[in-house]
Amino acid sequence: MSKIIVLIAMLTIVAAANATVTAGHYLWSTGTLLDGTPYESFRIFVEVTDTPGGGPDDWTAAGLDLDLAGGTFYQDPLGGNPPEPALYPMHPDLEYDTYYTSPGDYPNRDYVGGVVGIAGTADTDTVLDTDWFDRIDSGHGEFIIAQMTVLPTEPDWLGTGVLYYDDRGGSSLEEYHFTIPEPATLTLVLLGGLAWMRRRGA
Ligand SMILES: [Ca+2]
Ligand SMILES: [Ca+2]
Repeated sequence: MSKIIVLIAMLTIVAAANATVTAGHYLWSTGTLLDGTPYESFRIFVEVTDTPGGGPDDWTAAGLDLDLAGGTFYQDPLGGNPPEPALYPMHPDLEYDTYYTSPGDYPNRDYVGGVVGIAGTADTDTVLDTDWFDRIDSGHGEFIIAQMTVLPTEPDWLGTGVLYYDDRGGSSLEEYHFTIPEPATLTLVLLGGLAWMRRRGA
């Protein structure tokens, strides 16, 4: 009996101490820009779970380090962090900008018209290396925190990245390792390549 009580107590401690934020990414759009350049656009999200007694449910900060082995990131000349959606009808490419955002999205609500805070950045055409944060208690839910749009220059391009993210507690920095395109997309590309080789061989 006492063992069960100890086990329950331990599980409770684990539940309270567990990180309340997890991360993921997905392909949300492919197509061409106005000038015909093909793009593939990905989004990174965090899921902040409601953990009563586990501290505030709040995404606070993240750092992204993503390196492209082929292609470049699309940075729209009008882009902000994040861009203003009201401009999309006049500047359709802006929707596919590479940018950082926070659970408040546009406009971030830590102050009127505010945008996400950038703690440091060393982005280039082929590298995303930025730390960003918000200053509001964003609560729990699923939130987009970054968009990465690649202009591929070769069919088998690859990007490898790691996202570091945290909640308000600041004591549990989590890592999310990922590749773009996603493995499923890569498999389809490989299958397409195999079919193409078979056709050529036939
Ligand atoms: Ca941008
Ligand atoms: Ca927040």
